[in-house]
Amino acid sequence: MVSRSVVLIGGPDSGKTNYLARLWPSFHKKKGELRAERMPDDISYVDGAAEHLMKGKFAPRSDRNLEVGRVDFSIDVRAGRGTGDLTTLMVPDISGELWTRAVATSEISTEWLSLLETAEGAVLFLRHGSNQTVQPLDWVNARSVLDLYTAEEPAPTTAEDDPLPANGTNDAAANVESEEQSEPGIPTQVLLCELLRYLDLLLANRDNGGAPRVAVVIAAWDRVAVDMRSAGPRRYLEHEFPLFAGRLACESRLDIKVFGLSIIGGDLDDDPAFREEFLKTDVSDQGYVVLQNNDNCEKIADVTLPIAWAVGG
Ligand SMILES: Nc1nc2c(ncn2[C@@H]2O[C@H](COP(=O)(O)OP(=O)(O)OP(=O)(O)O)[C@@H](O)[C@H]2O)c(=O)[nH]1
Ligand SMILES: [Mg+2]
Repeated sequence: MVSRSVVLIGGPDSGKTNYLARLWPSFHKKKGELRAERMPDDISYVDGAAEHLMKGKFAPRSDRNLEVGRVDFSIDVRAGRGTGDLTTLMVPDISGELWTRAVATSEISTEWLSLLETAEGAVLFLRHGSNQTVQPLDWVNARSVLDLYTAEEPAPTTAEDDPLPANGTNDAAANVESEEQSEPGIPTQVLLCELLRYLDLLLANRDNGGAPRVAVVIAAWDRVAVDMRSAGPRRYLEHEFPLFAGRLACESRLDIKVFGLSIIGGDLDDDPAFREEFLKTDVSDQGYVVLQNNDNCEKIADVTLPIAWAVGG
């Protein structure tokens, strides 16, 4: 195995599988900054996911059964359009549930520990519009909503059973749903901060002695509202994930870059017109990343860039 590696991690439903699926056509056609050294022997997992995309559907979420759903995946790559050092891209947990569990219990297997300790960089996924995003309790709004109940009428039984919404949307049904869906109920921002803490603590310095690089990827960027899209990925994080944005801002060791990512440039689920157009084109020509350098946003038609940057030249 190659000695240099970067890891790709993220919580459940954060867009990891569909991203890997989208990388495939780029690798095959040798397009983009990042090139695959050679295709791995067992690619049935990624092939299956890529097939969904070719048919105009997003690949489904990975198996959520913790015992049998664990699939590690790795591929050797080079940045610099194939001229950089050989590096292994490791995806140690295809289903993001195990990262949630590791954070909830503060226990990481020794196998994962050594994986992180030998990696020189990481790609960390989160996704816009995921129904798996768990919001922390919004005390200010929760209090004023409860005050309304006590002033006008008795609170409904669901609110009595669970008087404080655990989700800042003030929607009791949504709270129950999100708590059921994400087993330990860790707010997504806390999960992200904890994952970053692990990366900070464990990642190795780069070969040249430089700080490890972490590409933070905001998936489904095409679904972000237009004005927020033009504000850029950093501003998006400050608005939607302020705790995590604050944590990124005060990180002193890691070299961090934030990317907006749209794997095919639009939405296959809710936009039939886009889907129709998409099916007429070559998937390897679709998709983009958005980079924010200070106040400028740059849109680049190369979805391999987050990994290429994390791998380095
Ligand atoms: N519009 C849009 N939706 C996306 C994009 N990437 C991912 N999605 C949506 O995100 C959902 C989840 O993506 P997955 O790739 O399954 O996420 P995952 O991180 O592998 O999830 P787990 O397997 O549960 O860990 C998909 O079903 C799509 O609906 C994108 O670029 N654009
Ligand atoms: Mg998956």
